[in-house]
Amino acid sequence: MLSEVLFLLCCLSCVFSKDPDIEEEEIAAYNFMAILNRKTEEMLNKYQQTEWDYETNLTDENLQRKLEVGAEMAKFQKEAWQQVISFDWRRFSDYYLRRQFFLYSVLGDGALPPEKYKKLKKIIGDMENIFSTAKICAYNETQKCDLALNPDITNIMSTSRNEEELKHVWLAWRDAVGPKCRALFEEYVQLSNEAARLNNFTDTSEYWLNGYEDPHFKDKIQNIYEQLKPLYLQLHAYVRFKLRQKYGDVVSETGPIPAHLLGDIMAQNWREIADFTLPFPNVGDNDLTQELIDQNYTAIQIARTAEDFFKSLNLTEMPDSFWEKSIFTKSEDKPMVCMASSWDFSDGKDFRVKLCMHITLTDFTVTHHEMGHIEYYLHYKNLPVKFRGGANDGFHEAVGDLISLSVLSTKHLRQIGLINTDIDHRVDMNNLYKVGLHKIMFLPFSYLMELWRWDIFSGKTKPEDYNCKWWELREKYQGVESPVDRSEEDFDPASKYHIISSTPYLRYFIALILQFQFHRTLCEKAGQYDPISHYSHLHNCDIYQSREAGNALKRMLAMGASRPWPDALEALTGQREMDATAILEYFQPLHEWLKNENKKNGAYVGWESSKRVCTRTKKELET
Ligand code: X8Z
Ligand code: ZN
Repeated sequence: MLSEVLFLLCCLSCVFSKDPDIEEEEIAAYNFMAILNRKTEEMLNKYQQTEWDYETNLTDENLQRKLEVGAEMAKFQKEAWQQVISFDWRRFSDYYLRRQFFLYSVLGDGALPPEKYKKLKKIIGDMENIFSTAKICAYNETQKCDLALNPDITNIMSTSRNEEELKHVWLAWRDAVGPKCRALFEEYVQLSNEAARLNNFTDTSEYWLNGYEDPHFKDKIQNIYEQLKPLYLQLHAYVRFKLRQKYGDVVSETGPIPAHLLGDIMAQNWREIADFTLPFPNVGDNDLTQELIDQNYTAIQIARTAEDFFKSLNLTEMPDSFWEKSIFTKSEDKPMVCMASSWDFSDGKDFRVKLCMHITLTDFTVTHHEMGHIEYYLHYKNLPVKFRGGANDGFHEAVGDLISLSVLSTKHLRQIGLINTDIDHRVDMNNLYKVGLHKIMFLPFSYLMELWRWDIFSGKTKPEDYNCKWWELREKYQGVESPVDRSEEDFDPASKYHIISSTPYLRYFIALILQFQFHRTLCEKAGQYDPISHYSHLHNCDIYQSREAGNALKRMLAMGASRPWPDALEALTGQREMDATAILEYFQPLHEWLKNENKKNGAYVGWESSKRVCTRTKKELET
């Protein structure tokens, strides 16, 4: 609907342009844009097919094909860009036409000379291959050396409570990926910066931030981070206290927490250690993964459950081809990229997810996350191609997570039979604590991922300091430390997919804040939240079946990237700024509980410096 309106506006205002000097050019530009958009869709579709082929079957042949088509696409984009900037588009009267020109006017990596472009893409492809095919040996079983990140390593990190085993797996994964990626990564930084400079940015970090259309964006992010820090510190203190009870002196009373004990290979989501750290142990049915298994959920059923939620909000059902072409579980015979992703093939028809799903609560949540991306694609599929994106990339990441906030409320879990106990405030608190382990603990991680890269791209952090800088930030922001000393012969950031695949990460921080803002608005529309009395608390709200809430969300999704993101935020929430008050309000009961509990336990809040060292060479560690 919005797309038709946009086209019409575009058309009419071109024809009735007010400025006679520009009128003729604007009409020509309108026709030019229509043709360019069609060709762009075709080119993107062709390229995305080759990307899909490579990521679902990591062969040299598929990489070659992807690089070839990528080069063809870059050539096409460069030629189009040259034509785009030859128009005096800033003077056009039609807002949407101007905005399309504006979005086309930044060329991106295609600005590199063809050989360098290919090299950049090859380096990233090679790192993805190293990451996705890396295998490690099992603890104390030197013969069993076929453990992959998904599912083996992920499983061990979340379920093993053997400190030595966790340490072994944590280290082996980093040894398997880091050193092999280091030189490639250094070259990637050079080439990526070169591309950014050809686009008139100072470096890649400035290029990445450009999408937010706000020169003060970094400061605003820092400000939000500061507002949430007190809550993070309380949760961190509580967890460390519990970990000491479990693992003893491996965890110090006042230092950073060893990163291998937090249930996740990156220590970015601590939900998996909920079982032995719960505020109220043995109250309620807490193992939701076990519930899913006991109830014989399959991967497809999980996806259907997610779809059902979206449909209940009057959002769009998944097209048949989605079910036919998506990959839900890991292929047995082909090496593939297992990192979950969603795909828009730019033809208005073909939308897919690629998942290596296992029957766990994490993958249940990831499936909702990915389907949120598909909903966005479906709602803006008829807009001009440059408007087919989130209002900013954080909006795109927030949609599925927003749905999970309702899905994982005790109210909804009871409704779908994953919680079977009676209503009890302790069950609620346990549940809120688990959401906190997921969401609040992710906050500094998502921030430092980009703090690290910003300084690398700007040259502030030199290659000889890459790894030690990483650990400096991990300690400063997350209060975690490596379980062993590190050196610059290691390259631990490469153990994270988004680093080696060149995927910006600030989007997840933004999404974390936005999803609670969206949630608060939609809960109000669903009649489950009264902003004056705060009577029904945000964490108990479930927007399931609320068409009111769904229709409001639909309107925002259908705007795509057609306007700067504050307009989209305002359309939904009435606010034009990102704002931490919703997430703080959501967790307020947990925050209060933690402050009391930490006081009662005498738990130290904050952390002193780590005793771990990070040196240039491994040899220095021995001396
Ligand atoms: O990469 C993802 C999604 C795909 S866009 C599964 N996420 C980040 C991660 O796993 O590191 C979602 C949360 C953060
Ligand atoms: Zn995502």
